[in-house]
Amino acid sequence: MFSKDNLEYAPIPLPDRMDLSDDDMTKAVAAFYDVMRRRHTVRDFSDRPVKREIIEECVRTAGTAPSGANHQPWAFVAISQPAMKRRIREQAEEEERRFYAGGGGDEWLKALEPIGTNDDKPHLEVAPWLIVVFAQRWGLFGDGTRFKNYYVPESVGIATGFLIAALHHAGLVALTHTPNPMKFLAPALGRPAGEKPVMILAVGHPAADATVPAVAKVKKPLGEILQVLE
Ligand code: IYR
Repeated sequence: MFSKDNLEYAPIPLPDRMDLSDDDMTKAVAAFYDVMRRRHTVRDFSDRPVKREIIEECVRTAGTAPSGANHQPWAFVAISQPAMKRRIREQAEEEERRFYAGGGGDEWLKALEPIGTNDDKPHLEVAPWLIVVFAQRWGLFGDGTRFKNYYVPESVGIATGFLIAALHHAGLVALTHTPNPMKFLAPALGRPAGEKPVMILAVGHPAADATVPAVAKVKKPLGEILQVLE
């Protein structure tokens, strides 16, 4: 994507200016909050299919995220193939059995009790799509030489946030799943060197009897997360 002889600064007028009135802005922030506060991390999926084009559009949205030096150090692998989903489930459950058998440590396992998770991960097979998010520690110029990426975890985190918001906006639910370690993913998916799996998003429609942990509805009040100097 990048070439060594295309690195000069070339400003263009700001495209897509929003220019909202104060009133419209008040309405817009309230409406967006109302959409986002209805997002829930869901573990119970229906097997109702989701069109590939929907996933593609959501990933296109993720790709608009800001990133260190605009290097866009991310890659997404969208999997609907049952055999690959099964393989990922089997490998993830193997790791999780160790974690829940004590490998996670007492404090961590205690912290997860109100979330109700365990080593059984049927959603990795039931959800119609798994999106594996990869972080790229370096990129390649057209001539095959490497360039370093910057603020990689921050950039990939922001892009993943955009992706989760886009999926929610599409009426879908997602589960951010982080089996640890995830070393099996890059070779299993044939990813290039320098890419590190960050998380797996299980994506689809919620099951008819889907539940969420009650604690998930408890969000810190604004006063606890915002300090204002005015
Ligand atoms: N990866 C495990 C454990 C887990 C860890 C955290 I932090 C969570 O918020 C939820 C689960 C699992 O997926 O079960």
